[in-house]
Formats: sequence, structure tokens, C-alpha cells
Amino acid sequence: MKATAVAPSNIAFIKYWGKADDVLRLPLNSSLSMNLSNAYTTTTIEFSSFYKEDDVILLDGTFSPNEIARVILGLDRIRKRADVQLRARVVTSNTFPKGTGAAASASGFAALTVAGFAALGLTLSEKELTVFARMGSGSACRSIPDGFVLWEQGNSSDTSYAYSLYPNTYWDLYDILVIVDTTMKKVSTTEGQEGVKTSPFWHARVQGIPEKIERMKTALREKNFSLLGEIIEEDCLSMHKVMQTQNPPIFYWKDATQKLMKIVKEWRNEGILVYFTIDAGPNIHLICEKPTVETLKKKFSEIEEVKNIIVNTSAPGTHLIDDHLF
Ligand code: 2P0
Repeated sequence: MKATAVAPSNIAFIKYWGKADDVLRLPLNSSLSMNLSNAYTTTTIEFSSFYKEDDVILLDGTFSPNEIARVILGLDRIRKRADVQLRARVVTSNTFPKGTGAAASASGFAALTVAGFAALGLTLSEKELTVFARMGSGSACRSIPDGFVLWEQGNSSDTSYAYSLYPNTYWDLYDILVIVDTTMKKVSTTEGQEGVKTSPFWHARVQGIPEKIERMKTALREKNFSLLGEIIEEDCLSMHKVMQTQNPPIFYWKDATQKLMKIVKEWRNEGILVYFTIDAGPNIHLICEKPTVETLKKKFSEIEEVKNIIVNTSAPGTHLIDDHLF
């Protein structure tokens, strides 16, 4: 009754911001992402009558009481589906610290879902696994399938799920996560999204998403990097415009973030093909193809605001391993 899963975090090229249903975590729009090879969570779960209550441990940090409660709710959904009452021990570890701008809730709930059902001996379809991961954290559903993933908005729990458009081996794309600030964000993504409809721009953004997804699919199909990059920046800026015009407004960027955004444009003018995207935090993801990675690494050494980088390529989805954490 023990299983261990490894789940990648993912970076959204077209982003999820705002829910149509807060409890089921149905999104206001479809989103599209790439799994990250060097930002992942490993989770071991054991269900046993030996445990009198759920025990949730993060090896490389501490969970807040709210985070533990959210994990236990995830365990409850798994128990209900499997029709068991057993309590569990959950031990988890991330390759990246919290607050770095890689989504720990995405990889965390993907790993919890896959390890949890496997530990109970239940085999679910990939689609159903993405539905359960989504109820833990929306973006987690995108960490279960391989490589380049589409999360269909849907209009019910069963129709809002994620699937792979292309495996990770399809295109050697890179995401360099550039850390400029490691302080924890003050507004969680769950809280932040509650105010989405107070922005006068949310509806316009959501309305434009289906067309943007079609353009992104074309860019992926044709491996057209500049088209892909343009859409990535366009959607990042449109999401942040919504965040910044909510009431109360949320401004995740720091001076260093904006400096990097400008520098990326200058680099493009110099002929270096790189585009940026930013999630709910100050750190910035630079998207490029393989030949550009070394050039960028040299450039970063000249920018004092760059504290660290995590170089990711596209990764497979969540999978089970035999090497347990306890
Ligand atoms: C994304 N983000 O698509 C966007 C970009 C943040 C900015 O998905 O409330 O942590 O757990 O469903 O999944 C963050 O949202 O929110 C997110 P919940 P989640 O990657």
C-alpha cells in the first residue's frame, strides 16, 4: 500500500487565471503548458491501518497548516473514489525551493494524485487522474500528461481535463527560470484569482483565448519559434494586465523583473531569439531553443540582479518510481 510518484512543474505558455467554479476548480479559460525537467516533486504515500491520522511531511521545508489541510482534502477525494477509510503518511520533496516561481502546487498535486491512487492499487485513466489533480490545484492537471499539454476549460468536472498535444521529445525547447527574488509572494494564486472579475479586462482576455490557442497550436505544429514566443509574451502581458487592474490590484513584478523584460527585447534586437513569460511572482522564465542557452548563461553573469537560474527542457509527465522516500 505504498507508492512514489515524480511530477514535473509546468510553465504555462497560455495561462490560467480565474475560476468559473472555485470548489471544482473549473477555469475561466483553457490553458497550454510545457512540463519542466528540473523543477519537480517526488511524493511517497502509504495508506495503512497503522496510521491513526494523516501525517504530511515536506522534507525540504515546512507546510503551513492551510497547505496541510489542502493535502488532506486531496487524500479525502482519493479515499472517497477508492472507497477506503485508511489514513496515510505522505512524504514529499521538491527540487526547487518554494517561492522560486516554479509552481510547487502543480507538481505537488500531480504527484499526490498519481502516488495516492497507485498506493491504493487503483488504476485510473490519465484523463481521470488529471481531473483529480485539477481539484487539488488547477495547474496540477497539466503536470500529469507528457510534454506539451492542453487543459481544456470544459464546463463540468468531467469535461475539464488535460491531455498531451506532443510528447516532450517533440521539440527541444528550453525554459530558463531566472531567479531575481526568493521572498514568498504575499497573495496566493487561489486568493488572487478570486478578484479576477473586478478587472475590466478579464472578459476581453478570456474571449481571445480560443483564437490564441489555435495560433499556439499552429506554432507548435510548424515548430515556428518566433510565433510561439510572440504568443507566449502576449498572453503573459495580458494576464498581468488583468492582475494589475483587479481590485485590489496585484503587482507581482519587481524592478529586476522589469529590467529583465526590457533586456530580453534588447537581446532580440541583437538577434538572440528569446522570449519571456512570468507567473504569479517576480521571477522570469526565458523561453528559447537549445543553441541559445549557452549565450544566455554568459549574458546572465553580467546582470547583478540574477541570483540563480534553473535550466529546464520539456519533460515527461507524472510517473511512478520504485525508490520510496520512506
Ligand atoms: C498558470 N498560474 O497557468 C497560471 C499562471 C499562475 C499564473 O496556474 O487556485 O496555483 O490552485 O487552482 O493552479 C496558478 O494557479 O491555482 C496558475 P489554484 P494555481 O500556470
